[in-house]
Amino acid sequence: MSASRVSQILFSRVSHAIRKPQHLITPVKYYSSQVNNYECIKTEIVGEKKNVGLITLNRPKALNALCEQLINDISHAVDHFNKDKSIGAIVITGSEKAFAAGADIKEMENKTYVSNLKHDFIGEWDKIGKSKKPLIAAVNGYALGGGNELAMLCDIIYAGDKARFSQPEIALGTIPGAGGTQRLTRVIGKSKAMEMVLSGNMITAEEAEKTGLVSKVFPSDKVIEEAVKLGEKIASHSQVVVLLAKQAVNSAYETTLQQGLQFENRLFHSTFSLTDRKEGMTAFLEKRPPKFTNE
Ligand code: DAK
Repeated sequence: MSASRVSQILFSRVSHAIRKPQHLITPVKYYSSQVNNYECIKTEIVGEKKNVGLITLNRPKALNALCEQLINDISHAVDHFNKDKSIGAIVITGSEKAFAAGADIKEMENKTYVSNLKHDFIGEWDKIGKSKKPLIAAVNGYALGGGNELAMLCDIIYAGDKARFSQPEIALGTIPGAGGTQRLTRVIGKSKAMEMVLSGNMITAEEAEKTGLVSKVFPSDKVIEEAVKLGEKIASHSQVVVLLAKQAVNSAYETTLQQGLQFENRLFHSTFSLTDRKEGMTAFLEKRPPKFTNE
């Protein structure tokens, strides 16, 4: 079932027209007759409280291959949702057949070393990974190459039971270029990462869950719904505390244990300057739900 269908049935969907700032508008690309104004993605705001941004990759004929326009669209939508105070989490999904089958090979074929250096090949990529708000990947079908790397840019990966993950770049005469040798190795360990990167073999959703690449597996028609539910749960907390928690977990990839523990400790102390920390504890003691104000 498509992302739109799921959200129509289960969530109070609003037509959410995301528009580029005037000076960035490319009229033909962004002012189509679609609900939103992107060429390669669809965006919606979903959830009972309309607090989750849903980005659906929409290049079905190319199995959501990550052309530059698609990456630019995702980057812009993530940025937009980051600026929208009502949004507490962002879900990125694809189609039933493909989350994304990798970078667009047609677009890459004639690139050269020099053109990559000069053009900063897929430069928007890093911006997506720097989202302050939590990103949840809801993966159905193929997550290959850059598709798996896009999922790994996200903070949490949920998968449908028929999802398949791989880093097949080796068969194209190249290597992963957006985290497939680094993030993957940190997550699933050297032997399994080597096996995937050197062979190009696909792993199943079940194997991905076993290795920790994916946190949960659901029947494929439930994965978006479950990802949105998780997004809603996250969005019900203080956005500023969620941001601190995300920074603390991410620091585990960048620091020694001692540095990480110190960073965590500083952030923990800093929560005591927040109205939301006081509200959370007071609400617990008064046996009522907290009312967070994100301050
Ligand atoms: N690029 C372009 N077109 C693709 C594509 C791709 N990655 N994957 C599929 N397509 C297109 C096919 O060409 C076909 O188009 P038409 O022939 O119909 O015009 C259409 O999608 C349907 O595909 P198939 O006919 O092949 O469908 P099948 O069901 O038979 O096979 C498949 C599905 C996913 C197993 C197969 O399409 C496949 O193996 N695709 C290629 C997967 C792959 O090798 N992906 C890795 C690409 S390299 C970086 C960021 C990212 C990257 C690098 C750097 N930086 C930020 C620096 C990433 C690199 C990569 O991902």
